[in-house]
Amino acid sequence: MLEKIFEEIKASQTIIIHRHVRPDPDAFGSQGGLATLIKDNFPEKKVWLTGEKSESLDFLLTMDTVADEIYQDALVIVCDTANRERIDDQRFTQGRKLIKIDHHPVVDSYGDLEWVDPSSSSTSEMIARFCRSQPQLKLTPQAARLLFAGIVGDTGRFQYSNVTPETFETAAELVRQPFDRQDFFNHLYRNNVNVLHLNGYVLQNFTLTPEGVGFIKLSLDTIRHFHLQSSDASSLVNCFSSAENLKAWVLFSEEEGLIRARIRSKGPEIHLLAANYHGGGHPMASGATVYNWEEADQLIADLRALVRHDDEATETPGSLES
Ligand SMILES: [Mn+2]
Repeated sequence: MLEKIFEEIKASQTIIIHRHVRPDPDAFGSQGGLATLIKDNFPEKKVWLTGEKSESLDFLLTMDTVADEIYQDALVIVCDTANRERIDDQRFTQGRKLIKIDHHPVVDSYGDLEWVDPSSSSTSEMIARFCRSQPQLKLTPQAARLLFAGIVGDTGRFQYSNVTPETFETAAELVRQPFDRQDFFNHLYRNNVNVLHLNGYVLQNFTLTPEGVGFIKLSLDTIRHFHLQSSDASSLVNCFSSAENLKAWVLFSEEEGLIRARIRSKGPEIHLLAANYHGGGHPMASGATVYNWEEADQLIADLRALVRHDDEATETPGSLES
């Protein structure tokens, strides 16, 4: 599959790279890392980046404005996006050929060629592996910086369970390239003062249930009180993850007409629960949407039941593992 993808890239003069909406460092890292690799190794090719911009991540990458005509003969590559609805810029079907590169569990097969590896920490790690697999592709400092950003973002600085020995090996290979790592970390983890104040509010007000489910409900009023928007609250989902006895947790942030739920776990897999609430994602990190606070309470109840069930399963003597 890596060879096939490389053949397609070599055969294409125009390449447009997409990723998911509400971009995170891995979305930008894989999109921009792949684009930079192609541009640096094949300067004659035209490589375009499309999607909304992100103020907090524009130190990594800025987007292009891609005219409709450019799609006509283009190879389109979508990075880090499990399903069509989540692809930023719905013109992704208008190219000559479509490639999907992703590390989320498969929910939707939309590419002519697909390379999906849920065992990878990040799509950025996959792009770095792709680079390594093709001797013709030379890694460059700017590509390394972007791919490193994606790995750091999706692994929470190498602490989540998705990290493998290969993740560290890949990171080591990336940091051998001369880019300013200190400057990169300073940018990635700088915080807006209003967000820090909301962080304090979340820490003071989250609830922890007896079975180890944590939750916080941020109404639109609360978010506005801190002069923020709902999307600003998303970065706070892990702020109480170190709480003693916490097994799974959810941060609700209300928007106009809906409430986003960001769900995380240290034990039971939560992506199927998320799928019951118009969402999905990874076994330990998913997103969902509910439409009122009663539905939010139902999600919490389901999460509590899931954690209780998981506890019983692991404590039963004579279970398959023992
Ligand atoms: Mn990712």
